[in-house]
Amino acid sequence: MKHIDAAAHTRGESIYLDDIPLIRGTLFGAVYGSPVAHGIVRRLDTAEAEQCPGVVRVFTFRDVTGENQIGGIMPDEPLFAAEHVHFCGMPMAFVVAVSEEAAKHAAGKIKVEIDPLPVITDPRVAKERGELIVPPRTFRLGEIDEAWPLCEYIFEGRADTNGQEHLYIETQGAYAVPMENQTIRIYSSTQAPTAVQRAVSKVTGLAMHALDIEVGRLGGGFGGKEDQANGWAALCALACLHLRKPVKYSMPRADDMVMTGKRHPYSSDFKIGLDKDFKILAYAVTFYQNAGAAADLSPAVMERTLFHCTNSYFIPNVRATAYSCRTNLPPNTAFRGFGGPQGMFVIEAAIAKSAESLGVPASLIQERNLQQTGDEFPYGQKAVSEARACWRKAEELYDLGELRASVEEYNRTNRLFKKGLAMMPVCFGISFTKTLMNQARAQVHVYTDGSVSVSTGAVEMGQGVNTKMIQVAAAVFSIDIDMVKVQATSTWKIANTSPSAASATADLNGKAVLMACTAILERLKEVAAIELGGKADIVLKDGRVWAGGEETGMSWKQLVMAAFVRRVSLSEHAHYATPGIHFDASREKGHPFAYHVYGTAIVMATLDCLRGRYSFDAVKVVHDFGVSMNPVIDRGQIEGGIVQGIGWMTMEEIVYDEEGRLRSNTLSAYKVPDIYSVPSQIDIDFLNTEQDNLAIFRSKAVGEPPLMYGIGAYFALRNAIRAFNPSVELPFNAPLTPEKALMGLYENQLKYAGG
Ligand code: LUZ
Ligand code: MOS
Repeated sequence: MKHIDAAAHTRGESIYLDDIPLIRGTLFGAVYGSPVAHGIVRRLDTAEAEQCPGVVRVFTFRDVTGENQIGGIMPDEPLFAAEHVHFCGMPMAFVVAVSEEAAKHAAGKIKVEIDPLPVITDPRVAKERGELIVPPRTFRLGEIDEAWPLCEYIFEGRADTNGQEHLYIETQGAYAVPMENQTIRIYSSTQAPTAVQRAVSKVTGLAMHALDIEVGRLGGGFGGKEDQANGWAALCALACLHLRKPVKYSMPRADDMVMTGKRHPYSSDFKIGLDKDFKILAYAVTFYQNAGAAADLSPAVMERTLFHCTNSYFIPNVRATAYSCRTNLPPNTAFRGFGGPQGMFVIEAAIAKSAESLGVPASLIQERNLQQTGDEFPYGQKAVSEARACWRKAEELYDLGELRASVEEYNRTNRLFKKGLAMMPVCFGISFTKTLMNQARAQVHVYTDGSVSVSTGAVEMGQGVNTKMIQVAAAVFSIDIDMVKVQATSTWKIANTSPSAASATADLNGKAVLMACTAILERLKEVAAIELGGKADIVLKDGRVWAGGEETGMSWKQLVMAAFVRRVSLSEHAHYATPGIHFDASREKGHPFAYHVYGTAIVMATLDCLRGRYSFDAVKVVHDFGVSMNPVIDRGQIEGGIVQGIGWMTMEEIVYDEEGRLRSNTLSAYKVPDIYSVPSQIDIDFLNTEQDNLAIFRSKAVGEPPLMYGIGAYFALRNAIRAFNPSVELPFNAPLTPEKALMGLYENQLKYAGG
């Protein structure tokens, strides 16, 4: 089945927040953000802004009717700055006017006086000063102190990864519409309608039932709208409550880039110990997470870094400690992979460092330490592992020996261009790490014409979840996909939803749809048995009713009508909670994940050694899909993930200056992969596994895992640089931009420049 939105997207007919027809009298907001990153607010003067043409009112912290607080995990994030500002762009005022232009113009007339305080942008500095969001956490396996003396080789180093701008094509935004009796309907571009509902409830003081949050679809989320759609919805709702008028705020791109948080930058120290056969005996790692100015989702992101700190490898002795460090940057947030990629980069760096020091290919160490079924993760869960199967299949299918030989031959015969190859195995745990979040609900109605309506808590953000929900309902009822419609996501239909996140949306909501449809099907079968005079073995097949292996002449539509006539319910509301998962944070042990997704990528790059420019020849993947329920959509997720991962690792460079101001604040200063920079070749092989698992129709989650194949791009480039300049001591510092590549190519090479 094709993506259900393919045609409408292509024709530009899909309805996003900005396509919702405006109600007459709608007002428009503009946010005034702090011009400095840290300080004490002495004066906030909105008088001139209020006098500007078209301005209706300027809101500040004084207008908050509930609590001035939007922190999700911890109450440490004011909606409006009051006495203090903690990051550049922190909202200080919300101007509401008759047009977007008038609101923006007036926001420019706001004046502030702020006494500056010292600005911290570096997580290591924050840690030294005791600026921690939560106490540090440590995951342990084995007895690491006893393992070091047994190691033949020990290497230490540091690894840094930068942030990443989500760059959803649709920016953040919300549209609040006043309804009867002090209630509000809010259209929001959010991955988490319930999070919006909760935050708006807190800020306005209205009960959750007075707030209907509705989401048609998003033009991308990537984690950026898991927790950070809340503030904008709260601003619109607050203005709507005061003015009794519809209020809309659709963020200008520049504001979105400056005011919202990004992927967390991490700085990490590692120590790795190997025996004489290159078995990794011990791995110690300390992560310094740059959380930004408030918790947001940082503690959960930090947790997932620890969960994925050994990637696909079994290491018997591990000690991994993570600090969530408070800095004066916008609160960093969820981003595809949710801290996992940051953790994986460090173990890959530790392996690369070992390999480079020992003069062996990294893949030798990688392969030797790949995890097997039954191996224990540092958090106690036992692996059901496809790590070796993916690796082996990639080796054979893509003829790794031949690829390697071709790279060596190329490098032997080319002086100014070099190629690099890297292997990137991936292991990603599927489930929200917070066990309680792994629940979902679905509501299914069958109408008397046989058409079906499905509602869940899943938010469609381009990833194709609606298509998968349709597939589930159509499969259970054995009807045509055109008979099923997925409704907009709303808090009044489906309550208390988890965000569409953690790659788990299709699993959780799909299982709930499966349960609801199955319950209706069972009732319909009973009706059919009666209608057909007590026949047994009722089965629905391609829109027809079968009994005892024979077609009965009764259609799906006739059966539905018969059930209605007999006053049998054609609706169901089902609840699913992932079974068997648990985690004890006091011991840092448990079984937090429903299952793991595995894969291996071979990444090949060509580097122009005069200019530092590079391109990716190929990414060849064997990916563990379980049994893909939609190969077209799943392939799309993998291709997109790979390119997004390559962007993070190689070209996307976020720059904050010492004062905490974002310098890479436009699309001319922040480079994302485009059609010219995607790999020339992306091969994706489906490792179909017959293992039972907890995925919907055994079709494993596919949203986040493929992003981490992109980490291979860093190491492929690194290998290319080393092929040109073997003596280089290149720091493990991503993104490896063309500038950094060029510096690496000529480090210690002044001789070369002289001829
Ligand atoms: N969001 C979340 C996530 O709240 N918990 C998670 O474990 C998670 N994992 C990946 C992406 N988003
Ligand atoms: Mo996400 S990082 O699954 O919102």
